[in-house]
Parts: sequence; C-alpha cells; structure tokens
Amino acid sequence: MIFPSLISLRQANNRKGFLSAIVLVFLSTLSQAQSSVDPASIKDKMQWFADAKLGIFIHEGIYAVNGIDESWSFHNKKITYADYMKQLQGFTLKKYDPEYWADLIKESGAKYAVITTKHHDGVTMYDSQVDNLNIVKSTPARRDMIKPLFAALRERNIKCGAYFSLIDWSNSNYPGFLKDSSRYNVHDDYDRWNKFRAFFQSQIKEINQKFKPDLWWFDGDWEHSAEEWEAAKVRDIILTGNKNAIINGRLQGYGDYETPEQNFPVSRPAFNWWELCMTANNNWGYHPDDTNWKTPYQVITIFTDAVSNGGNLLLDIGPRADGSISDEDVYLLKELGAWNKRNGEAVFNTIAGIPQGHFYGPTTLSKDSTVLYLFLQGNISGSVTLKGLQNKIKDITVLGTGTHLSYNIVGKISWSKVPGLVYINVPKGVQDKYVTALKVSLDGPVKLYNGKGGL
Ligand code: JFZ
Repeated sequence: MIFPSLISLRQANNRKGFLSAIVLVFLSTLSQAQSSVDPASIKDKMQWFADAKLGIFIHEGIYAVNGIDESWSFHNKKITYADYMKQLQGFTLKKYDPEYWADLIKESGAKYAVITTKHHDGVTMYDSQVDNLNIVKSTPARRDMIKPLFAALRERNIKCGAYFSLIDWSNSNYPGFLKDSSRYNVHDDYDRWNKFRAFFQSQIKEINQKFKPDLWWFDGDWEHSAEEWEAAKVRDIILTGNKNAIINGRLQGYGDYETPEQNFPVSRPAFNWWELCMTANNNWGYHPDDTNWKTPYQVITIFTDAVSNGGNLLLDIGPRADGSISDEDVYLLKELGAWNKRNGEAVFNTIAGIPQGHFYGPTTLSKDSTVLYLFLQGNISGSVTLKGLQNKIKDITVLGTGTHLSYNIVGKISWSKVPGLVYINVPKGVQDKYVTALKVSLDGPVKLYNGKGGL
C-alpha cells in the first residue's frame, strides 16, 4: 500500500515534525518495494504531476446523447438498459475536433487531461479488439476518440490520462448490473469471474499499448476487493508496459495518489500527492438540464485552495455527443486560462504554502521557499496580515500588474524573538478580477514562528 505511509514533508511545520516526516518517507520508500516493475524513485515519477496543478477531466460517452447521468441512469433505473443503449445510435462525434479540444485545454493552463476510455456502462471510446461495445463498431461515429486526442495533447506538451472504469455493468460476465439485481456472486462462480478478469485486464493492456497513458484514472474499485480485481497484477501490467505511468488512488490501495471527490478537504490531506476532481456544474457528463455552473471565481478559489494544500484540481467538462463543447464549459476554461496567464507564477512549479494560521487565505511557495505567494479572495483592499514571518521582506508585488506594495511591521519588540505582524497595504485598483496574487520575496527560505507569543 503506498499512500497511507506517505506523509507530506511540507506538512511538517516544525523541526520535530520535519524529522519524523523524513523517517516516514524513508520507511515508506522501503515498503513501496512491492512491485519489481515500479521505477526506482516514485518521487521522480510523480514530479510532473506535483508540478502540474491543473488537469481537465473529460466525461464523454453515449450518455451525452440524451444528456442523462453517465451509466448510473440505467443502473439506478431512471431509464431501461435497452433505452440507455439506444443512445449508441445517436453518438455521432460529427463535430469532434481533437485539435480544438487540445487548444482549449492548453488555453486553460492545464498540464494534463484525463478522458473516459470506458465508463461503468462498458462502452469503450476506442476500437477495443475484445468487445464490440465500442464507439467504432457500434455507433455512427465509427471512430476512435482517444488516439487523435492524445496526439493533439502531446503536441502541446500536455500529459494524457485514461479514465477506466473497473466496473462494467454491460459485460455478461460482470456480477453487478442494476442497483437491485446482479448476475451472480463472485464466490459462487469463480470461473465466470475469471473470464471477466481476463477481459478487463486485456482492455487495460490494449489501452496501455495503443495509447500509452501517462496517467491511469481508475474508477469503481469499490465493487470488489484488491484480491478480486487482482489490483497488484493490474499495477504490474501497467508499469511493465509503461514504467512511469501514474496510477490514481482508486485501485484498492495500489495507486500513487489520492482522489478526494467534489468535496474539498478542510485540512491539508496527509498525502504526498492528491487531486481534487470536480464538476463544472453538478454533473460529470453533458447534462443540458443542469444549469448549476460554478463561476470562474468559485473555480479559481477552489483551485488556489487545492494548490495551497499541495494538491491538484482536475476540472471536469462534459462534451456533447457530436463532440462539441458547451459555451459554459468553454467560458470557464478560458477565464481560468486568462487568470493563469496573469497569475500562473503563483501556481505552477510552486509547492504547498505555509501552514494555516499564518495568513487568512491560500498561499504557495516557490520551490526554494524564498518566495511566498498570497492569494486574496474577493475584491479585498485595505490591508492583509501575515503572522509569524521571521524573514526580512525584500519586495512585495501584485502579480499581473507588477505594482509594488508597501507594508508595515506591527508589534515587533526589539529584544523579543516573536516577529511582528506584517500589514501589507493593498490599494484599490490593483486587484485581479477574480483572485489577486501577491508575491512576497524573502531574504531566504521562509522561516516561521509558531510559538505562543509573549517573550
Ligand atoms: C465516480 C463515477 O461513478 C462517476 O460517474 C464519475 O465518473 C466520477 C468521476 O467517479 O463517482 C464516484 C466515485 C466515488 C465516490 C462518489 C462518486 N465517492 O467516493 O464518494
């Protein structure tokens, strides 16, 4: 098991914590020797992911035809299985333009994208050789979506992720089907289960060979145990073909990072690598009746909060069945991209910020920790406060405008080791439209005082 033992170094905010974190990371490196095909250094393998900060998730499938819940709509009996599958006839990809998709993803500032290769409905979005239930053989689209998208993304230096559902409610050898009926029980018919295992594992091999995903985003592991999925073997299959592939945490303990979903963790997750996946409205797939769109401001505040806590944001879009993307998704990605152009320095290639309590808002640090970035939510002007900063400040500027800001040190007693409070003066007119980033350049790596005050 990998991530339970990985305690973030950055989480350690005092020396004792720092030392014990080193010991833990050292121990976890030892316990990671679970697979001969893992690369020598998981940390090196994970570096692009740690630096990426923003990914775009794409849920594209036949569910976009009617604009209904991806797979769950038939599982939960909102529609019959037969009617759900009729959507195959309407899946055209007539306007699918992978170059445009990749341009849009690039414009958003994202460094990786993850697309559904197969959702729980079992329909593959490429030409699977082991099943006809795929968009090449069974829909008018008659084309593979994955290969041209990965090619367009890679041309733009964007990493490519494959979402793959372990659950396959369409396969006749898969036990689960509707919410209140299943085909059989694994324990009663292991031969049948073995057939399913051979099937899904051959699809994983196919995807690995055809598309060489940089990242695997498994889903649905909750329906069976690690032993039942043969999770260790699945990890080996992937890494044997592609030793640097990153695997998300939904593989019953055999992944590389955690995936909190929708809900933002309030305290910093105790994992070295994590990613918040989040919908742009309330649904993963295209859902025209769902108008509950998050605003750019909301997405950016959530994004900076995730990055501040050492995580990534994987923001989901749900394209239509003809391959076009809704105006609302486009607007969000473009606004996010424009914000990243103005403020990206505070996000990309940074590390998690200072512990909560020193500043009332998200923060990040340059990799050498000599620059502290502060994010101001809303149209704040007046002054903002930094507590317990022991460094000397060399300069404070507003990203995007380059304006230099003045500050006052308040309450510093000459003979006391307690640093004063830093009041940064933020005048009107320098604010970003959404979230303002201040760049605080320090005289050395950030040093914080987190005692009780007093002497
Ligand atoms: C899963 C899928 O079922 C869903 O359709 C979508 O693809 C999403 C990204 O992943 O949904 C989940 C997975 C996990 C939880 C809830 C929904 N969970 O842990 O609460």
